[in-house]
Amino acid sequence: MSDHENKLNVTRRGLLGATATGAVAAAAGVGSTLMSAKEASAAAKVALEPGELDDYYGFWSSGQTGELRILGVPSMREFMRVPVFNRCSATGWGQTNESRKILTEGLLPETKEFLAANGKEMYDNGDLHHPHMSFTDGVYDGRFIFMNDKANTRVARVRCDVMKCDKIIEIPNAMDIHGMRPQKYPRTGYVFANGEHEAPLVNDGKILDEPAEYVNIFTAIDGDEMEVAWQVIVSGNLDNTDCDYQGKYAFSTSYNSEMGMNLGEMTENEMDHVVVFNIKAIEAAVAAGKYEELNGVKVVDGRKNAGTNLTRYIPIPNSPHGVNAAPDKKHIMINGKLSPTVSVIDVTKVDALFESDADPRSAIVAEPQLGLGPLHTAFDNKGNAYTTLFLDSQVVKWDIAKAIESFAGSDVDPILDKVDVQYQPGHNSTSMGETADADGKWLISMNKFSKDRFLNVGPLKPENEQLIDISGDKMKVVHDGPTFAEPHDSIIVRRDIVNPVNVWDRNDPMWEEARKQAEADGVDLEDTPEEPIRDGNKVRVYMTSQAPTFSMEKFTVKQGDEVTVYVTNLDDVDDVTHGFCMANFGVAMEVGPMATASVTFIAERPGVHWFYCQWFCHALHMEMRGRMLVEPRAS
Ligand code: K7E
Ligand code: CUA
Repeated sequence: MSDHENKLNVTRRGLLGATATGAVAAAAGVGSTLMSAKEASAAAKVALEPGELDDYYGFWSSGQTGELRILGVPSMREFMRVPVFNRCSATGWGQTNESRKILTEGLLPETKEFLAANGKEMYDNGDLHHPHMSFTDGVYDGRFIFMNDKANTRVARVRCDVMKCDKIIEIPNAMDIHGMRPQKYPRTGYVFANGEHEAPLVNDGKILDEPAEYVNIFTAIDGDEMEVAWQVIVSGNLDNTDCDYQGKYAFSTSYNSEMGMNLGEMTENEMDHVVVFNIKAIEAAVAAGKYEELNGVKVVDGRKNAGTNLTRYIPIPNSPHGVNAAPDKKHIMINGKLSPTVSVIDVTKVDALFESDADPRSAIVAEPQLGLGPLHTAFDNKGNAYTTLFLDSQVVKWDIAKAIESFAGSDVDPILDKVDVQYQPGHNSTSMGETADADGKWLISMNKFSKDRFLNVGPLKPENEQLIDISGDKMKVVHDGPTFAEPHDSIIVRRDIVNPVNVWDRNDPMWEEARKQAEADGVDLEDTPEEPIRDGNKVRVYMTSQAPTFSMEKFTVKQGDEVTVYVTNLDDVDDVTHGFCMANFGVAMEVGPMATASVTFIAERPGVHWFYCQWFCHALHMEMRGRMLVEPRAS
């Protein structure tokens, strides 16, 4: 069946039609104050009493906000924001010496030069789409969460023991990292990352408006070391990615197989493709020296005409987007976007594409027509898939086995249920659904538009993330959750897997540099001197904090000194975080229980300046302050 026929076969429900959708919902009794017993029980599961804990951690991206967010599921309460690619006023992320190191050490030399030319040390923005946890044996292991930055071609890692970012690397050669997934088996292992945008491989200006010379790059990062392991040059661009449960293949969609430079050119072909990466073959090619070294990275050629066995290209209808591996460990869903279909790849049929010259489409075992604008698919533990339909503003539940039977010619309808969501869903995720331990309890539909669902806050509206109970036969929307710009993706992790500490370990690597400097200065971070240490015009102020005082009531420096303040929080107490804010110096940071944090500034303002604790820690928190006396420069 041609793609054209597919489109005609699908009924188009009100495209971007809030009014139409609302009318349909009202007719169906949704939003009515009369609740069935089943609805009431679903709602009761969501409404936790004060003090009750959620069953799942939700890890949320934040798109152009650049941070990672932690929510509770099913309550949808937001617990925490973890700054990553952004700057943060509360925690001093981007300002403390510890965070500056993380934000700058992984930048390429030419990026550092470029930023310096713009008077900057680091990027201020990021576009974080895809947060995914590390795996062991196909299940989340609670070590790390990895995430991409589409805006500035980076990949970051958050430590789950303290919920802080500890590594950010810029990916050389590639342009604008979009799809990103950790290896599922045997462990992470690799983090796979797609460069989405086309550019010359050596992008130094020698080649400009010659699109025929542009390429795209697939990157495998060593998730333990946070270093690029290898890269593959591909044909077409790269959008989303996922990998199998065998540790053999990764799959990336390409919506611009045309290598077009504008919308018309990018959407020209009826068929695009998914690139299959043969991980073992790539590793063997790298080991055999069959690579080109570029910017310190081993790059192999996996283009269609390269004549290598590193990749295969499976034709997929019109501009595919999301890639999702099913918990049955066998099927990979390729979401059609402009095609109303999801193409199902059977991983056991992929070997033949590499070993013989089998037709690449022979790995496709189903291609159900689901509705308009399929973007992403999630899974339960009963063989069902849940696909977001962006244009239809729906989530469709379908039976994977029936879709396969139907593709083989039998007359079964794989579609089990459709539910309206408000409105235009992008990603969705189910509880544990991207692991072998999918449990079929909850589905989040991450909707790009909220329109009329909340009190109007002006032209810029929140998104709407809806919680859907999928434990029964029919999906039931049970909760609306507004969020600020612009979460794309989320994962829902059983709470027993995530076990953060309450108090920092004094030996944590986070303040390794502070420890070394203190040692060089003959200072104990936990038992600090009464006076600053002077070293030319560099002054190091070591102090401790213990509610409600800083160990130093005042210190004196000279105008123009470069002052570094180290604060070590000696409160070995759950939830007693202090802060250090130097008023009128633009200086502020969080100092967690038993942590050390430091910040450096030039004391260019003479006079009396108060520093204060900026984290409400004690009944006498307001009194937790001290003076910096800055002696004016002799004129
Ligand atoms: Cu569909 Cu960036 Cu994951 Cu957004 S991508 S929706
Ligand atoms: Cu210490 Cu507020």
